[in-house]
Amino acid sequence: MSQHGVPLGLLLWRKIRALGVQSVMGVPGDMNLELLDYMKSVDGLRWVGNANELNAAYAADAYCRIKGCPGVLVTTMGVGELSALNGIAGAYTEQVKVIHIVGTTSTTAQRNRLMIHHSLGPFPDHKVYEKISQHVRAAHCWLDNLTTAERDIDRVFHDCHEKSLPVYIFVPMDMVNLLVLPSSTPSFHRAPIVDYADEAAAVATITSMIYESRMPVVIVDALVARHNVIDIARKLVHLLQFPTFSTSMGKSIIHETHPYFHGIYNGQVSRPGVCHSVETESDLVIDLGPILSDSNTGGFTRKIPEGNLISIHPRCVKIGNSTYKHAGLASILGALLREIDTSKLPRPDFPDLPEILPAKDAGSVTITQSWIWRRIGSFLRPGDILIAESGTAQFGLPDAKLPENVTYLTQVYYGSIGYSVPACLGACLARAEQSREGRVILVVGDGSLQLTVQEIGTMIKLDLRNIIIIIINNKGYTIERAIHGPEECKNMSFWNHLKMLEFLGAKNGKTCSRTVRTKKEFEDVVCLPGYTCPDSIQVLEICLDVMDLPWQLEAQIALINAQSEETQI
Ligand SMILES: Cc1ncc(C[n+]2csc(CCOP(=O)(O)OP(=O)(O)O)c2C)c(N)n1
Ligand SMILES: *[C@@H]1O[C@H](CO)[C@@H](O)[C@H](O)[C@H]1NC(C)=O
Ligand SMILES: *[C@@H]1O[C@H](CO)[C@@H](O)[C@H](O)[C@H]1NC(C)=O
Ligand SMILES: *[C@@H]1O[C@H](CO)[C@@H](O)[C@H](O)[C@H]1NC(C)=O
Ligand SMILES: *[C@@H]1O[C@H](CO)[C@@H](O)[C@H](O)[C@H]1NC(C)=O
Repeated sequence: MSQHGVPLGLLLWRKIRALGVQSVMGVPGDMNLELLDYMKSVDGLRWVGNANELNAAYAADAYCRIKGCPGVLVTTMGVGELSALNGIAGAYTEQVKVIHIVGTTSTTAQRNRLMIHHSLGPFPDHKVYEKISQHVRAAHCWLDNLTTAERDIDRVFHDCHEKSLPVYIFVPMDMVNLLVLPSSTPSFHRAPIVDYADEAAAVATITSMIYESRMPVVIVDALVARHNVIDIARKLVHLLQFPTFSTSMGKSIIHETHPYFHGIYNGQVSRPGVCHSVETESDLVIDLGPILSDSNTGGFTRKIPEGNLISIHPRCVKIGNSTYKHAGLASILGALLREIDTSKLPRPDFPDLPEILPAKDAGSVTITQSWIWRRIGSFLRPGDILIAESGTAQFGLPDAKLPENVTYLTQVYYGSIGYSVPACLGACLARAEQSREGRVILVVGDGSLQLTVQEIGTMIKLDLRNIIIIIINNKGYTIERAIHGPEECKNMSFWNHLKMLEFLGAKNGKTCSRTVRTKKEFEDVVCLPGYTCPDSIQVLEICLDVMDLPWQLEAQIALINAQSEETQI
């Protein structure tokens, strides 16, 4: 075959595999079937086959968050492509590497504007859907030219990696079998834009500010994970030994068991003492990889004096009111790690923060919001993955104190409900490929579950066994009732969660599904062998009071209400 080249479809899969990808999400369709056939010829690449394209996009997103390499999904032009769009937008918002491959009509049909199924109206422009995704991708290409195809693939992969954002590859169905001669050298190279002078100046300023500081603190945020610098950030934080905080989105990047870890900093929606120590007592705040969205900043209530703040972004550094352009997160952290002189580091005498006061309902026999999140934290073990859905779970789980090596996944900024269920699938596949032990624990509200529940069928189909699905059943959208009044969204949920696994095909679904209402019932379940070393998917429905809220959600709503009253005056 090499004499005459390699089919374009096969070349694409070989290159995908070379990125470290082993599972490919998506839904088949006549415009991508031949492309999918070529996947079988690449060792170590498997087709997942999701229930729908939205789920495929969420699963690819979470796959990337766990493995670090891009998540990949394949869809069909229009119908499948557009269903995936919401998931791709989430990946774009939260800076996740996803490669979306779309099988399209043939180049001839496109040229002649034929009314092929999935096209839009009479005399259709077949490339119209491509324009729709331009706001949610860093790059795209059409594989409609054999001369440039390989270079286009490499360019798009490069941008996906460099910018840590989604990209699109459109593959017309008549191109898939055509032969290309793969180049023996990399067909595309673009050096990252780095300004070494600015970078060196930033590092010099940062080190001297650190040496001169009295009470420095570090905040670790989500872009550290998205831009694949978790290891180096951990090393730096360990070297510095300064008091360290996570944001809700950056949770689990820094091990929470270290004595220098002091919890979540979320503006005024932090536990007592945190805000004061970061904003008032500290004279230097080093903020790594920030995402300053509302729910990651306590509804924009962070107030760090500008002169005290060093923000290290993926491609620039901001110190006070100056910006150092084209200085990257990875190289800045690396340079700091090399150049810090530990003998000059301040040893801040950081006060112990007060413990959270026992909640008013601490003595409750039934399970409450004030109890469940920390209890889930202590149920976890090193190596587990914890996935939180938007809703009360996402507000409450920051309270969970995670053991070392637990990875926490949640979509805070984009916040599309339903994300967590397919994310659980993607995370589970990625973790298996890393040959690492551990359970995958999904915490999802009964309302959010309704959006993407079918993907549990894919977990069953693939015989994944180390998954524990915790359903927070408070009879619908409690978070919306908290915002808009208790009469909102009533009577929306009459699902029988205990029959879910069975319906979706699990042979032992009946014996692996339980419901609990009291703390005692919860304790009796989580010590069962099915929970300590699961050998099949478990479902645990936890019934909570309809209007019970985590304190963080109450606090954020109170702040937002106060702000809107102020603006109305
Ligand atoms: C795709 C999408 N649709 C609607 C919303 C608005 N929304 C945010 S949270 C939520 C309700 C979540 O309810 P549930 O999963 O039951 O969690 P609870 O707050 O009850 O714990 C809704 C509808 C959203 N964020 N995303
Ligand atoms: C393919 O790309 C090459 C290089 O840019 C160009 O010269 C050629 O005309 C293109 N072929 C087609 C069919 O568009
Ligand atoms: C920038 O910060 C410095 C030092 O904090 C201050 O003296 C200066 O006035 C600031 N400049 C602007 C434009 O805000
Ligand atoms: C965490 O993971 C690291 C790297 O795999 C390992 O060396 C360490 O022992 C783990 N810690 C725990 C508590 O399992
Ligand atoms: C909600 O359900 C309850 C119990 O089934 C019923 O009594 C009530 O009338 C319903 N309310 C609405 C608004 O449908």
